[in-house]
Amino acid sequence: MNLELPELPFAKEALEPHMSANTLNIHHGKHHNAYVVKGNELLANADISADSLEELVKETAKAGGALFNNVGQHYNHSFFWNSLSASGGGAPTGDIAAQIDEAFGGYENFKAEFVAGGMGQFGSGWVWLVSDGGKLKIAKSANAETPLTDGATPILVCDVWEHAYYLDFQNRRPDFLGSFLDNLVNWDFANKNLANA
Ligand code: MN3
Repeated sequence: MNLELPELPFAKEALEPHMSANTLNIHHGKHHNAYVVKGNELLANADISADSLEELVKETAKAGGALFNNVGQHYNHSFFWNSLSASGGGAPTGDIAAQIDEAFGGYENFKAEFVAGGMGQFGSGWVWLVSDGGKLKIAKSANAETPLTDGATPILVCDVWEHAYYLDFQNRRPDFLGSFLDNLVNWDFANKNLANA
């Protein structure tokens, strides 16, 4: 199985001013692309077969190391691009809205927990909304790790590596996380993942 850099599901300028084309050029074109190139180099010499990217993530996680780091980062970034939308942000709609109310006691509580999760991830990593045992939860992961390998179903993710926000927000990670929820989060993608959870 070969990794392939996906096209962004929006124009590079479409998320401005919340996420700049410059950030996307570097984040997608350089960082994500580097994980794809390195991952394919390592996969060429690995004896691993998988029918889907999700299965490949789980298989490479067993051995860990550079192969998992590159495959995991490819999965996480691909999921992140789909978690963004030019017409996104704000309170959720559809089934996810009811489940967020049930799990967190309202959208404002969810928002506070999601931002706190992203702030609580020391160093590089990710903050997720996952479905685990039929219930929505906030999860965080370090480096290339993903809740997929813990048996949870990812619903949404925000990248909290500094390369995700430094050009637009410098050191202000909480502002980036707030802006992700207020302006960019793709609830249609969340509802689609929830339906398959
Ligand atoms: Mn990143």
